[in-house]
Amino acid sequence: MLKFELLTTDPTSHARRAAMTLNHGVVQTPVFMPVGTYGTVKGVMPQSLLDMGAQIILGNTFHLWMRPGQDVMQSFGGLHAFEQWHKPILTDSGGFQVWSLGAMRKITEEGVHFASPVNGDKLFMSPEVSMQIQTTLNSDIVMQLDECTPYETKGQLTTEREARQSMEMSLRWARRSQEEFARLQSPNALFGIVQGGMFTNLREESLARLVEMDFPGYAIGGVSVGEPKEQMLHIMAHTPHQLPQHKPRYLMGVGTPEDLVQGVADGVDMFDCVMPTRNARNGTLFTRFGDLKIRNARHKTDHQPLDTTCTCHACAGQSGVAWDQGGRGGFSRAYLHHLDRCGEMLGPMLTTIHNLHYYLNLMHEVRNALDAGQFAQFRAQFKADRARGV
Ligand code: PRF
Ligand code: ZN
Repeated sequence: MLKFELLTTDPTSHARRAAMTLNHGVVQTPVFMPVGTYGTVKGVMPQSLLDMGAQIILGNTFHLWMRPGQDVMQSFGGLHAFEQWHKPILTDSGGFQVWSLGAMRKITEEGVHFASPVNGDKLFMSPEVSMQIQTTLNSDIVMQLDECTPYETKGQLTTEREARQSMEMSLRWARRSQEEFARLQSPNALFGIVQGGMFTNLREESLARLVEMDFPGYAIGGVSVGEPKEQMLHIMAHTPHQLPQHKPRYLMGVGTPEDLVQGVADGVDMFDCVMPTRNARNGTLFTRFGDLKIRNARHKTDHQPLDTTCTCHACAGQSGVAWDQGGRGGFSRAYLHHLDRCGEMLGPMLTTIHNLHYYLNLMHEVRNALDAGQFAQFRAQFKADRARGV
């Protein structure tokens, strides 16, 4: 089940505020969804995700199929009980992950043949198999199996002809996903995925034919696949607002804080990205006043928290009072720099909490601005703050 209730639309852009009801709860949009590929948001306990205001998290069909596999997942009745996250879950279909295997796979009309990266077993993922696995996972939002059209292959740009063939196969896989999903009598919601590469005419065709199939929600795939930034922004400006007004729109695998705010302005409701979690583990931290590299020697003696306005556990400690509000309970940049140098586990745990909190809070601020009719002002302030520098 999925209910999507539009609350407000912004007169200065395509942005909207909505409440999306799923089997495991209500999600306020625009929303950022932390990535939990293997049934865990790396290094973060579910309780911390709740404390940070996470409303829905991702899982990956492909990885969870490899390990722990269908039998274990079936015995738990799905991913919620297994990973102890009782709010909504969205699972990606495996299309993108199988595609990322590169030389180890062969894509045919029927599906994708590949060797297991875990033990070398020969495996086959089809739209039907993906629906069966996602039904066992019992994810609230299920993604169709698609083919993510590459931007280039071995230095050669994908031609329009190739992008069309790929987009049309994704449409046939959309239909097969939908039929199998219906046959399985899933109580959840299946999203179709718009493809078409960098060609806006193909994007329009993909979108129109998916809309005819009447999915409860739609995603935009095939962006952030190595194309120049202008190309991604071009697709973002072109596609989301053409999707049905009364259904959720999900931009897959995007992006930076600036991309999220632009995506909201372009009419996107849902985002996921590994950037906050992965960058945290590499020591790249997001703050209101720009990005910061904790490995930089200049942080060695700095008593300030990562972000003086942040109320996360890393920046504000137990009190939850930000440094610029007089709170002195958090962890310093000097300490986080030290943890990183020593390879201590607490380092990536705290930086992941901070980065995720930053993304979740950014979307919270976006929702508040939309509710208050202040989105244009919010965007201007966001840009000015981020340009200030840490
Ligand atoms: N398709 C699927 N998952 C995805 C993508 C896609 O195109 C992308 C592209 N950015 C990220 N994740 N199924
Ligand atoms: Zn913080």
